[in-house]
Amino acid sequence: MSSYTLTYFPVRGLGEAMRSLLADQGLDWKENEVNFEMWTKGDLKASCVFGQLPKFQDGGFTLYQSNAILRYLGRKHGLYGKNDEEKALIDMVNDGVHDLRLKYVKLIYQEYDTGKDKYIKDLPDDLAKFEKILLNNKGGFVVGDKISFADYNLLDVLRNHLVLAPTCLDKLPTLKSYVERLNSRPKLKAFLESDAHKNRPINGNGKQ
Ligand code: 6SG
Repeated sequence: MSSYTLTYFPVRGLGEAMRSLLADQGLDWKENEVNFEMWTKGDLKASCVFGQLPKFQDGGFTLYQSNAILRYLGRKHGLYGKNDEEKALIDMVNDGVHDLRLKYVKLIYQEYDTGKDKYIKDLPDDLAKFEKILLNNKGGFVVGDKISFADYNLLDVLRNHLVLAPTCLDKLPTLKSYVERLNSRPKLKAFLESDAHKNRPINGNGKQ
């Protein structure tokens, strides 16, 4: 019996990086799916610390904020570097991933029709930052030589961008092979090929 429960909307959104981490690490978790009706009519929202999801439970311990959840899992499962410097660098990269995610979410939910062309035009520059991070680290991951929670977060954001702009990594070979390498980790691959993942829309408004 798993002690982990993820409460979230039926979308990949802010849930898929933590789901990928859990699946790749061979950890079980329970999905508690909340649809729009339950969210708007029930009392769950009022019970959430910031009135938002995802919510993550580890037995009797409850946590909110997607990045805090990723860090918690990183600490618990050895996915947070090997010393204080690596931890700080992992935090730095994860914050950079989060900034790109926020930019992406703004496009998807607020300006998809008017902003998509400019977004795709700016994308090579945005993604080149991560290409450089990988080039500067010989370990094959964003920091050190072991996967961290920031890798799962980066992979998720990159996979979303490959749906938005399928050729966006064609001129970034290091990033492209990084995505292919992570995608083919056996447990992660099984998760990414599962109906649970494939049938879950990326975003809540049908845009991708
Ligand atoms: C939305 O913004 O899914 N949480 C979202 N929205 C509902 O009432 N800083 C934190 C963090 O954890 C940000 C939390 C985040 O990192 S994520 C939330 O709680 C609220 O504010 C994006 C997402 N969108 C899907 C969605 C939620 C409500 C309307 C669209 C899916 C469709 C209908 C219900 C569920 Fe739907």
